[in-house]
Amino acid sequence: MTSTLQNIFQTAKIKDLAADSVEVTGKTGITTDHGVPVPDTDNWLKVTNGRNSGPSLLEDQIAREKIHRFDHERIPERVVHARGTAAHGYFRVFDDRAAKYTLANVLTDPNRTTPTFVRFSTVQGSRGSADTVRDVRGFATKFYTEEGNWDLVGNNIPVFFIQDAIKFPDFVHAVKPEPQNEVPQGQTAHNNFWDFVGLQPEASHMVMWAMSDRAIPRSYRMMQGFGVNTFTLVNSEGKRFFVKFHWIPELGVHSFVWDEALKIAGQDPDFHRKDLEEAILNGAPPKWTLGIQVIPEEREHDFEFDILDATKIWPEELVPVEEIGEMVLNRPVDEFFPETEQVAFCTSHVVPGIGFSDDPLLQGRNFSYFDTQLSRLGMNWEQLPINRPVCPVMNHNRDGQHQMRITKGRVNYWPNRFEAGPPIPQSHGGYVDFEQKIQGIKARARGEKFQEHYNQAELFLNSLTEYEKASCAFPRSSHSSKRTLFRSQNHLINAFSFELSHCDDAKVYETYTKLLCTVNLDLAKTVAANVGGQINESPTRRPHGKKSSPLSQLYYAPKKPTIKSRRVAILLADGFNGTEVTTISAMLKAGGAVPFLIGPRRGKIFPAGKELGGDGGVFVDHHFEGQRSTMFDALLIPSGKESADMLKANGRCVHWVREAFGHLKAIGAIGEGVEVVRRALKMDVTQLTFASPDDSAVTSSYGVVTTGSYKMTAAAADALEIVTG
Ligand code: HDD
Repeated sequence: MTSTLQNIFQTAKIKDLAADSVEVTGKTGITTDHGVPVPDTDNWLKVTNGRNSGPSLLEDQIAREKIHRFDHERIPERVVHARGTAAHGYFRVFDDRAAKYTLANVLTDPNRTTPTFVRFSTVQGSRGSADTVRDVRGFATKFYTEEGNWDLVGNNIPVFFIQDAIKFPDFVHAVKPEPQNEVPQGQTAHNNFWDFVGLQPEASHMVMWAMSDRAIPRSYRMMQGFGVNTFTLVNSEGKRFFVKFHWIPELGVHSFVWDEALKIAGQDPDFHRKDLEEAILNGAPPKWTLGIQVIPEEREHDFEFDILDATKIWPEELVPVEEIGEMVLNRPVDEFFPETEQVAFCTSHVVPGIGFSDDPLLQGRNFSYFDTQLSRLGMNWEQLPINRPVCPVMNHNRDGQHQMRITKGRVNYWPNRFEAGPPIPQSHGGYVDFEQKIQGIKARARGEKFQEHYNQAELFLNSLTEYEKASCAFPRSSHSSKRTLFRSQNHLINAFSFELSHCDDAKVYETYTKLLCTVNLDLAKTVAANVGGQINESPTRRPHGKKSSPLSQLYYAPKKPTIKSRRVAILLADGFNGTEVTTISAMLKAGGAVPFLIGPRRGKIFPAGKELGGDGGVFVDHHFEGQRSTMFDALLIPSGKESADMLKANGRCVHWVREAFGHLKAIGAIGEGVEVVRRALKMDVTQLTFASPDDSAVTSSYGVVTTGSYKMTAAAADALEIVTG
């Protein structure tokens, strides 16, 4: 374990897991599973005459055990959300402000630290699929509270594709690889998905989100989380409220552009997995604020949408988000399988003070999750270390496969003559079942307001900013006068066009482009023209033209801009400016960023003034061919004539600069390094620049910062001091 992890705050759950953790060291010899020391793991017991190896013997219990264990290593992968990664952390509320809504201590007691375990995931692909595909991301949180586990099983998109859980198997069959050939992997770009959503208009709102930048997040650390369904809270006076849960990332909400996401899927399919671990180990543990939207019971019917419909958001202008606490993820898992793979969530797992609503999607989920854990992990899955609560568990449930607990005593039922294991009344912390009055007719139907499917799809579209709509070759700054240099395209249109163009059945893309007319005629026209679809000539619904700014991810730009955890590539070759690179690397580290030196070879590279092959070189992290610009957030080219000349002449480096520029990465260049950028972009960089107030450096609206020479400022000196100690 690294020293960073040894020093971090240990939650009750981490201490609980310690009982089941073993460390493998040089002193720990191998034994069989029944504990007998193993003398040889490389040779199966054989009949041999010394010259030939003869037949292997079935009696070799050591070899047999090794093979048996291996043969059964796999368990069924999750039927959805199979690909994921996880981390431990903790949650604290700011104060008791939520006590007016709930008696749940986890949401109201500021003196508590509740351990959490979060698993992030993609939905469509199998366990081995790539991280950066276009997909919804799962954001499932287990709170190990003192009153039992609470699982908040959410996504990074606040709505869902369907309204009623009975449609889930159809939806998942349609979205998953097609049955005849198991294609495609990690994508919704195929006939069956678009066929289904085209015939299922309730999906139209969620499809807009899935085609937006939200579905290609830069990092799990830079996305929102939503409980999606409507839950309820009950306070100590027995009053009930409807609630939606929100996670808001400290670092803001950021996405890739599609070209980056596609390339990274090949260059590093584990990008998001590594990103989470790297940030935690580098001392930048991700943090989210927990927000709640609350509607008192008596206001349930005050809205034009049904507040129990999971295909609808509650616009924040109508129901503001109240921030009540924060979660930090500060520890990667020690072993993937027992923690990340075996963790199991159930929406039905809530604690006193939190309850369900009649949201028909949630009601079905409450059945489904426990059920799926039975086939994935077996009846006693809640005894697995990662799943067991940190509070005492006692009841009269018994037996089942892999029962690990030995419960002493003579009774396993209630009531019993010993009065052993009694129910706990609500007055002593027992779960509070809210006494809800119900009246109605038993029918296979949904409420009236569940029939409207397009208003919020339009609301989402209207709320996107130009940036989100603009293509990757579009400038970042809104005040650029050079905007016409670039072709403006639309992210959303590009996404629809990519996906529908992968459908080869005309019926599918024609149905979908017709459906889009009801969301927005202009959008439909452009997509139809791109993919060969069809449109209805006049809008089939009168547009409302409304916007809601929190639907744009720019709304969640970090309160304080930060370079924390950002990956910065410094491209250099022999003859680079050594002081400059050392100082800037130190400054980046002091700001929490992660600098990487990329050079023409993996070994030592020598700064100007140092003898090649001598003592003065620096080790670079990667060779030019080993990484691509897509893996980094920013690029720096230091000064040094010899180094710059080499970079200019190297096709891979030129491509690096061009690609980083195309993806709107921040690019810095100093002295002779400026010439590398100029050559790569085939432009005079002054065309791309704005002078800074003191003329010491020039910064462009395109993210290019150039300066003639590097100055050792007081800030730089401080940073160097911090990092070099
Ligand atoms: Fe689900 C897994 C999120 C609707 C049935 N779901 C799963 C996971 C997440 C979600 C994040 C992965 C949990 C993990 O990391 O282990 N699911 C959602 C959200 C939904 C939703 C936000 C809509 C509001 N899900 C949904 C419905 C059903 C399911 C309507 C069934 C009726 N979901 C499952 C499942 C999974 C699952 C089949 C697969 C693995 C698992 O549960 O543990 O039971």
